[in-house]
Parts: sequence; C-alpha cells; structure tokens
Amino acid sequence: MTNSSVSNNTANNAGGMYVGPSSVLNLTNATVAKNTAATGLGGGLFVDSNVSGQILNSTIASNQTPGPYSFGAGITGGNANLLLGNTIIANNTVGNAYNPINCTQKLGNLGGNLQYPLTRQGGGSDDPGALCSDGVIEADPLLGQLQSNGGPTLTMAPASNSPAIAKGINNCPATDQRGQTRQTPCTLGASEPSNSSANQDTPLNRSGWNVTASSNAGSGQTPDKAIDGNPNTRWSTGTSQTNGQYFQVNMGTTQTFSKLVLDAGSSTNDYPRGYAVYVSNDGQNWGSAIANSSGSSAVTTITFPTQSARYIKIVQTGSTGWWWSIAEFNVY
Ligand SMILES: [Ca+2]
Repeated sequence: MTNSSVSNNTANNAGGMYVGPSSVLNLTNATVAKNTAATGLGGGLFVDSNVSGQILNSTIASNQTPGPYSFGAGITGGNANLLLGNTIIANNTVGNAYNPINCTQKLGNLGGNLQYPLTRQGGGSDDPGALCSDGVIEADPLLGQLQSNGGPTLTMAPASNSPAIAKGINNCPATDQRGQTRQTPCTLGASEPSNSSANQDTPLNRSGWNVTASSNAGSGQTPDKAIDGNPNTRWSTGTSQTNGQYFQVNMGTTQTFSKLVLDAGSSTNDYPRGYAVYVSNDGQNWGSAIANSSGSSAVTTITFPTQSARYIKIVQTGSTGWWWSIAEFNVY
C-alpha cells in the first residue's frame, strides 16, 4: 500500500489493519493514524506470525488501545523479517500502565526510525525492551493534525522545526504521500513538512513569458490569454479534458517558485480533473512530476518544495466532458 491513509477505524483488536500470518506487508508513504483497538491489541497495525516486508516512510501515530490490559498501540507483533525504515511511530496511547506503548516486538532496522515517547508520565515505558527497531530516534516529531495538506489523502505534516526533517537514511521515495517531491535527505514519515508561506504572496512578473498548449479553442482563447492580466479572457482546450493535454510556460529565465495558481475565472467547471506538474531548465528534460493531484473548484492552487527552473508544464491526467480553461495563471 502506498500513498494512502488508514485512519479513524475502530475494532476490538487490530484497529487500523490486521496482517495475516505468513503474508507480506509493504507500506510506503502510508499514514496509519487515529485507529482504535477498543478492548485488545494493535491500535494501528496487528501483525500476525511470520510476516515479512517493509514499512518505509510511514507515519503510525495517535492510535490507541484503551482497554485496561491493552498495549502495543502502534504495532502489535512483527519480527526481524519485517523491516522498518524512515518511519515515525509516535503518540500512540495504551490503557495498561506498564506494558509497551508503541511496539510489542522489535522489527528489522532499515534506519531512520523515530519513536515517541519512550517513557511516559505516570509509569510504564517503551525503553529499553520495547523499541520498534534498533537505533530509533527519541524525539517528539511535532506532527500536525490529520488533515488535508495537499494531495488526495489525509496526512500529518511535521512542523517546520520537527526533528524528523531530513533524517531519512536510505531508500527515500522520490515523492511523499501527497505526491510532492521529497527533500534530500528525506523527512521521516509519510509527509514532508507543509510548505512555508514565505515568498508565496507576490506572483512572479509574467512579462516576456511564452505560453503554449496542446490545443486551444481558437483565436479568442489562445494560451497567452492565461497571462494577460484580464480575468475575463481565458485559454481553453476547446475539447473535453483528456489525459495528456498540457499547458506549458517558458519564463525566459530561471525563476524560483513554490506555488502555482490556475484560476478558471467564470468558467467555473473548467478546472483540471487531474494534473501533474513538471519543471525543466531546457524545455526538453522534465524529470519526475513535482506535484500530482486534482482540482476541485474554479481556483486550483498547487504547492510544492521550492523549485528553480525556467519551464513549467502542467499535464492533464483526468477526464471530463468539460473543457480545461485557465483565465489567469500565476507563479509564486
Ligand atoms: Ca486572462
């Protein structure tokens, strides 16, 4: 399972997920949060015997096992053949005052794991006998609420001063759960921090920019209408939205930016049903997408880690009978 959230589930045992015996579990960029094992064990994950695989860059947080004899609120079960890497296991809570809080078994270690707390107020402890893996960092990851932070699924973004930032050891995925490019080294857990608001209030000057598109609706709706400063003029595909359509900007020189705003203006249904954003310095080599998601209303705001590039290309990845229109396109 990748780029997914398992949250707010309740069962007597195995609140978030039950992993059957001798199966293979692979979680990457997954958030397992706020699940409850009401009377038993395994608030987040309950792993049965002989399970192998890996849990990579995932966040297992704020799960609970509130029963009076319950423990193992993050992960119950597992063994050294289930590898744990760049993962946050934090703020899980248990009803029993003395047994392991986060993990009942030590998993195999890919490095870069954070476990918190190791010791709690009022007695009981995860230390030294209940580490989720060898070498865990003990620190509060300063996770935000489970909420939309961009992308199609809910995440818990670490604060800008989180000790999880840039602590990834190996195997960092190229993007995080939201589809945004990971920094190097990557941040632990499923999500990079939310983008700072710095430098995001003033759009770049668009004079001299050259815009092109896969199609347009005729002389009144050419791509340049998206950067003419007039909210009443627009670029439009002139056809239904389909995968592969694009809108491309050559800014003339390398610019630094971390946000795009696509405003469909009065064509309120013409927002992109899916998009992938690419940047390039030569207009030839585009690399991997820096953002993947979908619009949901007339104004589509796309944020991502700060980029330095001359070209921006937005590729349509969705489909609908409505055209794709941009009345005004701005870069911040
Ligand atoms: Ca316009």
